[in-house]
Amino acid sequence: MFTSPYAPVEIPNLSIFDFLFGDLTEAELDRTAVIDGATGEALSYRTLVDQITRVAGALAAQGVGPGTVIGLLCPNTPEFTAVFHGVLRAGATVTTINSLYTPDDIQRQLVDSGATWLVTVSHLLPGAKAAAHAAGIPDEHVVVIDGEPGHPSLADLLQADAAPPALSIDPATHVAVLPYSSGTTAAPKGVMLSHRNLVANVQQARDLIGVVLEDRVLALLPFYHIYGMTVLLNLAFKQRAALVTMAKFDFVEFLRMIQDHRCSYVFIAPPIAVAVAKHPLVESYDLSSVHTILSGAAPLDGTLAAAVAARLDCRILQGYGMTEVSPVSHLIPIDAPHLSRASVGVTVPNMDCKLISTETGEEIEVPSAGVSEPGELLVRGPNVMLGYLNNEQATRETIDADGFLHTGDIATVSALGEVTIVDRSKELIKYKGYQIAPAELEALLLTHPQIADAAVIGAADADGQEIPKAFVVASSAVTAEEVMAYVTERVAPHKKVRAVEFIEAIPKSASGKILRKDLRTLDRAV
Ligand code: AYL
Repeated sequence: MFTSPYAPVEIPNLSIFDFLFGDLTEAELDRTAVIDGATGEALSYRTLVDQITRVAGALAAQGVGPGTVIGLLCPNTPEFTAVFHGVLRAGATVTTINSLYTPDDIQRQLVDSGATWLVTVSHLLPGAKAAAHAAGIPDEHVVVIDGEPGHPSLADLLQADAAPPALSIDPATHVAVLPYSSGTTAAPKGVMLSHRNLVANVQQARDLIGVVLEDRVLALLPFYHIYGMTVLLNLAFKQRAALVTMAKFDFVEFLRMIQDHRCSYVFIAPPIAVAVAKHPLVESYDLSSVHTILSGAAPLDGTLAAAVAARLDCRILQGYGMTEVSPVSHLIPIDAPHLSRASVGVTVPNMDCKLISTETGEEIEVPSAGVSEPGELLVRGPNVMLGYLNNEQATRETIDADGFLHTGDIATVSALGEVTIVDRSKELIKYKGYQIAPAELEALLLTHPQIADAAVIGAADADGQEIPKAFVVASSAVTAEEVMAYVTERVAPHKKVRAVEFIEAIPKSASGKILRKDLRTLDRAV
């Protein structure tokens, strides 16, 4: 077993609202909490807390409280932050939904999570409404933040001045959020994260990430995903920093917002690092305000990291984790320039880890010098999820009897506790840091009349970034373009198949399991 080189941190037994906002000082209340990057409109901590409280009061007056699940389908805006924390303050559970989801995806998540309310914005309403109706949610429970006839709006909720009732929940067991993740097995599942999980991960990561009060944090990574939710939204608020929200990613807008809002701390996923290192327009903007960039959610190449740091003359850090871990378990911390940029750094405080052999399940020794053998990374700590919603079997397959969560990632550890992710044993594909379950694309491909069999794996594009690639057995003539178009029409944009290779037969084990390793070898051979 190995643990964090840092001393344990205290994890207050509080709801996430009380933890983040309960001890705001007068001076902090006047500071800027959120800036809408597009309009420049700013909310102070005082206004934010007032809005959160009003949203909670209005919802509570309508019977929303512990036990209610509310879907939140909204891009990054200041309103997202007020609604998200308003729902939590009311004691209800938020299931955050990817804004790019198709109506079918939205419906599936609403039904699976048991959501009885949905909060969205007018430009997403057509798809959202279809999904809500199919999930049995009436229009009175579909809040449209910016207003739409026949629906309550955020302004309506903010008008209420009934104070929400005091929250009497157990932070350790009360489910705060239900983000969706496929984990180490096929389909997306609701990840039950408690108030304590969310509080813990902010406490574990805040000193290591080093966002401070004076920082302006660019929030381009979506709040619906655990990276945006914990590392941007909650952590920045705890530090009393200012968040600059970006609703839709566009590289030029990204550069402009850093320049115009003098952003100092920028959180990214690796594909953005590629653009920062290579894009000619970077020279045309004043990015001198940036002191630190943190990349997470997918592997960051060490050379690429160095190129970004050199071009922007800033620090570059890396974080690793999983939705199921709230999410941060490993970090290259702000004060550790000696750690290799190719590693994911060290274990955060209050966590235990071990590596186990993928063949025997035996624990792998941490060496007294040098680097260990590779093995599956297991993690344990106060930020590990309560379990998957309504799926005890998947929970048992993921968290063992000793409380260790099996990540499905293959890692090595050095004598100094530096962890490097070297491979992934689970099926999951990551495109731009977003999850794709190959089984979902495989099932879809099999519905194509000219496809006899199919398998999807993660392959590398020209920049070394992961993309979903389909191996297809055609039953009659079909082109790669037709296969890709078929998928594109039916899935959210991040799930598109981006490469196709035709093959005689999909390699499978005797029990019919796709041999993804063989496909990866085949892929590397072309
Ligand atoms: P999910 N290097 C390699 N693989 C990674 C990394 C990384 N730095 N980070 C995440 N992954 C992969 O649930 C890995 O396979 O959470 C892991 O099991 O969408 C999977 O992605 C989990 O995907 C931060 C910022 C952690 C973000 C995150 C991770 C959120 C991604 C710490 O500081």
